[in-house]
Amino acid sequence: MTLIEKLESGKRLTYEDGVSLYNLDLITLGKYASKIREEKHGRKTYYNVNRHINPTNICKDVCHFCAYSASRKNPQPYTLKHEEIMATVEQSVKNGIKEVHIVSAHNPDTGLEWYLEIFAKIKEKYPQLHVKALTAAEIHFLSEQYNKSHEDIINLMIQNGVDSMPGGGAEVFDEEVRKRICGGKVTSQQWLDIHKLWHEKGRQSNATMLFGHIESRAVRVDHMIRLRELQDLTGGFNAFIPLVYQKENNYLKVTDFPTANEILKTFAISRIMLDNIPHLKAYWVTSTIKLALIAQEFGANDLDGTIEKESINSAAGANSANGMKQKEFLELIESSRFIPVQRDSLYNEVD
Ligand code: V47
Repeated sequence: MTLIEKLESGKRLTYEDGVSLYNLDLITLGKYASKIREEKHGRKTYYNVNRHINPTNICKDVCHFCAYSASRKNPQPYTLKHEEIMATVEQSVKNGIKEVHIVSAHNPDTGLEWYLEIFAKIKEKYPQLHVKALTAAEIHFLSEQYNKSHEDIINLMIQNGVDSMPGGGAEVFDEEVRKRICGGKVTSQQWLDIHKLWHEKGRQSNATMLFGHIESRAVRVDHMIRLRELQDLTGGFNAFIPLVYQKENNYLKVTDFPTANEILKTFAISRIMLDNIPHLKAYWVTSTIKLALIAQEFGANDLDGTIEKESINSAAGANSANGMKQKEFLELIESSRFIPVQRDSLYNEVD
């Protein structure tokens, strides 16, 4: 069977097929990715009204792509007090958020309680608010720092009111590239095992892939295949989020930004390869909003959220520090001839 015959029949593609997809032209890839998107979601594009909070930028790990960590090019270390975080959440709840997304650097000085008790405080005051928090990288850091198993940390997250896990910290799974961009933090297998454990508790999470730096196309496809294999076992991933690498203020020394063609091909190939992950998110922060809107024609059915404040990617050059207004989201999605649908964190539609 040729690659096109496999695409026509909807047959699951192998790793080799996935790498060969990059040799097809963008419009052909868009046709097949759009077909899958239409079957799964029609013309609907999801977004949510959320707030990102990054409580500390002090990090014991060294990731070469990161411009956010205070121990490197960002000279302003901070650690928020719980009262400060609660004041932010209170204001954002007044603004109508449905989700708070809390991710930190790996700060060895705060104590485990500082990381966990804030979730319980938020849940107690706002039981209806969805708490998406702690990447697998943070879970691994906390388990090592406080001599606990991954499962111990996961149980503590659940006890303290975390509802779902974000997809950060995955970067790329290929061990050689990983060693060069973020050696020393959670390994690929540990990242996958932590999400597996979380799914086995009946919980859901997302998965990211950081691309457009020193990795090859084959490395991206390998990343997708490892996620697809885990998803076959657990079914716990809601969304796949290809994050476009931002090149400012870090130590990776990549001068080229991936072309729009390469970014859109990667979205389309993700949609085709990850047949078992329901949603493909074009995170407007790293793709730019213009390309995220075009990505709707290449398989993406979710643009993430309003965010309000963004620190990690804007530190590396993304134009996202102040988030996006809901009205703007609606108008942009509508004007690109898709149907905007507000969702909650687990993809239930919100009136
Ligand atoms: O894990 C860091 C990435 C991630 C850079 O789960 C960079 O719904 C690009 O994971 N260029 C954090 N990316 C963001 C994240 C996320 C965002 C939105 C939604 C969800 C979700 C997850 O940002 C990090 C890292 O992979 N990152 N530095 C950079 N220079």
